[in-house]
Amino acid sequence: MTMKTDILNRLKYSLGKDAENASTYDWRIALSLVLRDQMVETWFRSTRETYAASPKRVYYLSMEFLIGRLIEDMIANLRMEDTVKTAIAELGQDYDTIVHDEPDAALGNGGLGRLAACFMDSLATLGIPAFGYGIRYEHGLFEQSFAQGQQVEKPETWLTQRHAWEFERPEARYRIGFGGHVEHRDGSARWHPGEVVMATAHDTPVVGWNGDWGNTLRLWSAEPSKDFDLESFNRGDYLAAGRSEALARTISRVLYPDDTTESGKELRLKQEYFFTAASIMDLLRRYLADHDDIRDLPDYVAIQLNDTHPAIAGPELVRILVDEHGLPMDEAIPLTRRCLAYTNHTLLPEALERWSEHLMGRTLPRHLEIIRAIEHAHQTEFPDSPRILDHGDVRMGELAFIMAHKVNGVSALHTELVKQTVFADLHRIHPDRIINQTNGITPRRWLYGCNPSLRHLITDAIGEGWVTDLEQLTALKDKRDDAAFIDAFMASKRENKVNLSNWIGQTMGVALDPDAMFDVQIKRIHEYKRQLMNLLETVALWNEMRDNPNADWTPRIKIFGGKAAPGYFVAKDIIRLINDVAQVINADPVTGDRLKIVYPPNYNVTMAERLIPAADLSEQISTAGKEASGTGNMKFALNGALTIGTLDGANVEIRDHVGTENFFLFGLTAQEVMERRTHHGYSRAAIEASPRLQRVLGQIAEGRFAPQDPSRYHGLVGMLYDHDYFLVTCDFDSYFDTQRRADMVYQTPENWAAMALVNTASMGWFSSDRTIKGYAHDIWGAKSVLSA
Ligand code: F55
Repeated sequence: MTMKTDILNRLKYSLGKDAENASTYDWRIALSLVLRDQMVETWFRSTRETYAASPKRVYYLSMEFLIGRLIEDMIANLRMEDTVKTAIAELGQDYDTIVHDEPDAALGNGGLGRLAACFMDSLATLGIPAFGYGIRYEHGLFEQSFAQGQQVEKPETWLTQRHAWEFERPEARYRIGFGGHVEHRDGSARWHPGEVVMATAHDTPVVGWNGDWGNTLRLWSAEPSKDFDLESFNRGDYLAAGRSEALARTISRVLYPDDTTESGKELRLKQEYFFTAASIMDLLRRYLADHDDIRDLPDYVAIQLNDTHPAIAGPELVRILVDEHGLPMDEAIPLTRRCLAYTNHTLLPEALERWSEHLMGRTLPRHLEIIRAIEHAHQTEFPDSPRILDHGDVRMGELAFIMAHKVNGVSALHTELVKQTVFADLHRIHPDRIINQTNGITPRRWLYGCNPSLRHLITDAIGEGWVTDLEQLTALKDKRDDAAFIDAFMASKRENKVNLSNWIGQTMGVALDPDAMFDVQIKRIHEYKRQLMNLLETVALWNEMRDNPNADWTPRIKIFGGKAAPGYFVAKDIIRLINDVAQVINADPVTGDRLKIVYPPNYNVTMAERLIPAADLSEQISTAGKEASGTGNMKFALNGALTIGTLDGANVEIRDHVGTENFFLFGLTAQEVMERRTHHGYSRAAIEASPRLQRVLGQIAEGRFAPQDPSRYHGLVGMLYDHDYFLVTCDFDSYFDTQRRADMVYQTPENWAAMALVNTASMGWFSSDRTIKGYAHDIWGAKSVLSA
């Protein structure tokens, strides 16, 4: 009753509309503002309780927060689903239409950014006082479309609409300097920046389950600093005045669309320093409001670096402690280290950030001096330490490692490889520093929110406790032999598949058979993730179906989703090949409904929420040793998909939890991969040993899927023969055979269902609540402030 009035009031007073003239957008914003009002109560209470308890606060620094839509999340966390649905219906509006009107906040590339978003949800649900700090990009990850099968990128424009959830904080504004020179006098240093940009805070409340606790996601936007411009202007230096204005406008303009670094870009370094410096100033201001001794900082502040992107936090905090608080360098460095921890997300050498000393010296001259001091101190204590400064570059991984008291990998296997490879030498010097925190996912978004039919089934069976204590799902194992429950479980999956089929039919004009196996690979397009291997297997299956059209084939829908970095040409070729092959196969009357390929464009969080609940089979097929963890793998298994996968990243731990008999394993191990690469001509040998693969590669090379342009894929096929670094060819046969095993199991639906149920029931450990408890205990020394 009051919800309805509240919405009408918001419509009238905040949007200046009456119900007769309101658009879907107006209704959505009005509803969002009403929900935001509700959250504010929780939020204020949490802030008050935090000040009263004066606990250690957690600061999660991340260049990326891949949030997606917020409206359903807010409604669910506030437990207002029924209230909102009733009010919207009484207002004569359609709930789904309103909810689906919200654009995704796509302020991230992929797994790393999505992990940050799941962590924010868990921190709030657990009642740990925390801030997420990042950049308020005007344009998030680009929008993808396909033109003749090729990826086309368009700027993303979420902020052209009102972002209903945030509060601008004009009072939280900081001056961020760049360039200039350093003045050394009487043994102390003073940095005189040549340019200044203002950072302004925008806060989005992050409310946990049941509205019990609220934290803040604080995103910085860049604005020109008027006074500095005036100074240059008055000096007659009009160019400098214009420059800082232009710099300010570009800094928070756009998210870099690369998920492996395209390093050396000056603007990227400025973005990194911009948000890191603003965040450090902000947290120090909060600390100093309540404490007078800066030396106690590590007792109240834990700063987590999400990869090396904010690694300049180390030198920045040292700079403030030394230059502004007068601490000696040899005290400032260890004090800073006690505040900082660093998460590594990749072993790929091309993704390890480096900045040229020249660029660093020009952009952040005082920081370069401090990095030299950090290097010197560490080298003095550990003469055989690897260097931060190397061949004229600043290596950010080494810097982050040396300035952190804990360094963590994101799965058990990845952490072992971090110890053995990228940081082997530093690990020898600091054997207690590297620890593991296996990633997790929030069950609120990735089961409760995205899969209502399964949510209801589970809650009816075991109650609602699983939402905040996911291990309770183990109780579902008792239902393994309960035929009625298994039927209901599979009916829920089928309902999701029908919904997805309807959506694909409407948006892409492809009709799908909901009884076919839905086989899904959704993630960034990368050679190491091996979408190409999946596609080659599809072509091989198509060949065999055509050779033997009367056999009892298991019908399959191959679903792909994902974006390629705009400059990653091999990945873009793979996208085009998927689309070219789809054209040919989808039009083939011989295979008909038994084999289809669909690749809906512009994969994002919202699309993941549609696809994952409808999946039967989850493709987690990276070259072993390359996928640090994966988190999509967890979302699928939680929603009752079986995994076909390699022993890579968190697949290893998922398989341990669900049981080896409920996981389709194939392929070389990380050790075998390294070993195989030492064999000369390994890929040509693998191809020659596989007539099936030879035939597929022959068809692609001949132009079977691009008759107008038969040489289109010569490069790609040649690459597989000559330098198949990710071992697509070596794992192909074992992958194909394992797919046929999956076909067999799918033919006996009861068996498939029992395996799927065990997957859902075994995924409790992969809740990001467990992960965050691990960080809080092992790294941050932070506690929940939630009164029990
Ligand atoms: C983004 C920008 C740069 Cl410059 C480098 C990397 C990235 C990025 O997005 N990395 C990323 O997503 N890494 C992924 O992190 C996930 C969370 O830990 C892992 O699950 C996944 O294996 C890893 O690839």
